Amino acid sequence: MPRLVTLAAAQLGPIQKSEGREVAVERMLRLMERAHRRGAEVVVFPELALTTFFPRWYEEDIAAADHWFETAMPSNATAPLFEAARRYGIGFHLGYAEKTPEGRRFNTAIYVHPSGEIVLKYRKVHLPGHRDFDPVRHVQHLEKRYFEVGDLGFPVVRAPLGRERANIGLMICNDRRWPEAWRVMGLQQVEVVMLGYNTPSLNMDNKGFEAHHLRVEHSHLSIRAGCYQNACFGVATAKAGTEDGHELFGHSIIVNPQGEIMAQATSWGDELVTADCDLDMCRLGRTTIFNFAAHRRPEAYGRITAQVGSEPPPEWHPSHTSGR
Ligand code: CDT
Repeated sequence: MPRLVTLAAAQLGPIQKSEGREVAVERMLRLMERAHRRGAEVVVFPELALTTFFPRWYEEDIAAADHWFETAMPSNATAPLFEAARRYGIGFHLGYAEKTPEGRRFNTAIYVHPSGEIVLKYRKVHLPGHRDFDPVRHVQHLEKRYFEVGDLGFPVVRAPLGRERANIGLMICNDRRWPEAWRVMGLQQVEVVMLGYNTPSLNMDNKGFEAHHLRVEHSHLSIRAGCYQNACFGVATAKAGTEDGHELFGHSIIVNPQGEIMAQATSWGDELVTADCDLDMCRLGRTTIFNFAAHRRPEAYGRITAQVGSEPPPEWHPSHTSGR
């Protein structure tokens, strides 16, 4: 008997700086209704789904950015999403900026059960960008200014997913480029990774040439490799289109444990793509080529956790000179 779940990536088009949460939530409700009509059981929304990608805007005083953050979940503005989950019997993933009662700020994602209960929370670990205003950059990327590094690790939980139970894990945007994030979840037998992203179409670092067409390729490459090497499904949902004059590349995908793209968004606006996923597909990789218990060699991987930056290797020199 296949363990079938219909998963949906609910891509959002741009959200402008001037638009309030109600605008985004209204659009998300329409996507949830569409998901329900199409028989989807889980909907994955993007990273920081309620607002524009505000880390592109510099604030001297960090507290001046607090209006982008949620201090409660659900909040008044997001409660309709939780109600829609109950109404349609759909679980959903949401990315948002979190400010805790202690005043800590995180880039956060949650998975919500159709009952409206939060099943799993994750706080982004790999924060890209920089902390201070960078005059060299065309556009700022201030995640290191506005967020602390996530303090929850990469948790995986076994919970209801559609009519099945599944091992569910969350990561956020830049995390998808780091094999360590995938492997920590693979080691917890993750079956479905949900992730949202906001990725500019252009490299704003201004430190060298990067061909535009490779930007999407690198995103897909990372997600496909992560799914294949850890024998899991991935639902990767983008914010897309031109937000406050800055283009985000979209191309949301659903990937199977063979690393194949099952569904892909093709527009730069609000778009729902779905895939019927047999969770038992995770078994093949997990019991053969990526049977971790049989084949992993942690004694050879010490550097992975002992070291942060790379180090140059030792120099090799010939032991005998030719006399020339
Ligand atoms: N939001 C986020 O993490 N974005 C980064 C942009 C980096 S530019 C290559 C990402 O990894 O997509």
